[in-house]
Amino acid sequence: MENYTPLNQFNIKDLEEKIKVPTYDRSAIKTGIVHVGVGGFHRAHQAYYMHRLHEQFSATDWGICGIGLREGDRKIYNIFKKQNSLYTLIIKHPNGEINSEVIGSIIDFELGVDTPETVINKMTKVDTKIISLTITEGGYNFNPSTGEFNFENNDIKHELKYPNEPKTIYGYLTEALRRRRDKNLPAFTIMSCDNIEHNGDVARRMVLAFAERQDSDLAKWIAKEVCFPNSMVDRITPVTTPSDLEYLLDNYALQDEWPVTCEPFIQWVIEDNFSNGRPDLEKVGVQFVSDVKPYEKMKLRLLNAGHSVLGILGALHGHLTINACMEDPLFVSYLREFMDAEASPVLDEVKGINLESYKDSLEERFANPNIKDSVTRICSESSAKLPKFLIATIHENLETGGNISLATLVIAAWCYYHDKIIDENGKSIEIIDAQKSTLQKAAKQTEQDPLAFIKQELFFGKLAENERFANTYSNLVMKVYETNNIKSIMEHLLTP
Ligand code: CS2
Repeated sequence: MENYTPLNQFNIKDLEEKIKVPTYDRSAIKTGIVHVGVGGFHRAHQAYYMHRLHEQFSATDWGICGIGLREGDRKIYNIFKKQNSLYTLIIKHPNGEINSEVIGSIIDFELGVDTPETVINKMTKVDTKIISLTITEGGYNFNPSTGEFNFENNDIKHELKYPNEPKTIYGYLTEALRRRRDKNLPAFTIMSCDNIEHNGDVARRMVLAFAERQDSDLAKWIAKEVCFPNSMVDRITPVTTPSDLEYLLDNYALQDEWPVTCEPFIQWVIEDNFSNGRPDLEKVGVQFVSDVKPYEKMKLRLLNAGHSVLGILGALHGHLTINACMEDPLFVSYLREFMDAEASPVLDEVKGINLESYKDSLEERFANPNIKDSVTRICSESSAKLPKFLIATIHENLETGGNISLATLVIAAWCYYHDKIIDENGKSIEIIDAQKSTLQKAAKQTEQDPLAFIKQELFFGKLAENERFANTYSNLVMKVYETNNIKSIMEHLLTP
């Protein structure tokens, strides 16, 4: 039996000969950033940029303390306690090259469900200058179609009544900000890193809606003191699989219980709008701009929507990964035509970016054969993603008279697999979505009422009342049900 070295601070010296490890003194770093939602993406993106900053320059004021607010975060909490918050990032290139590196920028981790007071204290400490978030599109607690804050959520009701017992991000942020105000401490920046158009503006609107209900003086203070920069974040980060753990054992004799894998590409464009200072991230390639909106829209409507187009149609056809979709020439043509004919016409011009090369690069990134990004990940929580990524484009094309059929077929396929829960080969499809039962209930009525699925106003607003959309959708959804052959419909839509 081989001798494996468990990943932790104590073993760093021994590991040094085998794999790249942090060369900076982690014990000299204090928490400046409290990050909520330490999933794979945060670890491949923001934590990686911060790691580069510690490696190449110095940023001792800007360590990250990770926070999990939900019971589901217990696994990462337990692993991080053992591993001193160290983890390996495995970067997989399209040509098969792999670079692995131990990342040290997260210096601590707390679990809100166990110790809410510790989390509030971390956020309240004078050294904490930024609270950053990757809480997913669904975590912002707004109605996907109206964008209004959802006060019906039981956890929100609870924390509005008992500010000392926060449960969601809103309870924590407002309580910490209240304590900072009462102690005359400067406010922190709230930095959203989720895939939502105008993510900072949305975070601001939601925090203020919540705070206003709880304490309107506090809401005024927050409105004046807290900055919420908008940002565009990008790095494809598939779900970690057992083979990634094995890879580290086999190649480095390193035992890491939760490494992260990702593509080589990385991008972060953010507005330079901070309440209380920021790390010098421009030194490691982060772009600071005055208005991030055109970048965000381009990324969400091409990359994220492109993922959903491939993922949902691919799931129905039986492709398991995004790169498998890209090995299928029909999927490649469909993706490009969707980007060219439906997504691009409603984008704003992005200075300095050539849209054609951007789309070419997306095709290359999606095709990376080593990333093996599962369609299950891409399709997960589509009820929170599609309104922003895809349905928004349909809305704009309906206004301008633009083409909508390629995006509409994705909605029809989304409905069909919620009804049947199997792909075209009869294999079951795994659906991960907080709204799964609602979506299934509506999908199951399609054979009686072809518009049943799009009549769900929570996701589609009043779209079912739009004649052009309703006709296009009902034709396509009926074809999907009749043929059970998504590729023949895709092909038909591409034929001039
Ligand atoms: C994906 C994103 O969640 C999704 O559906 O499109 O996670 C995507 O991989 C990242 O936004 C890439 O930056």
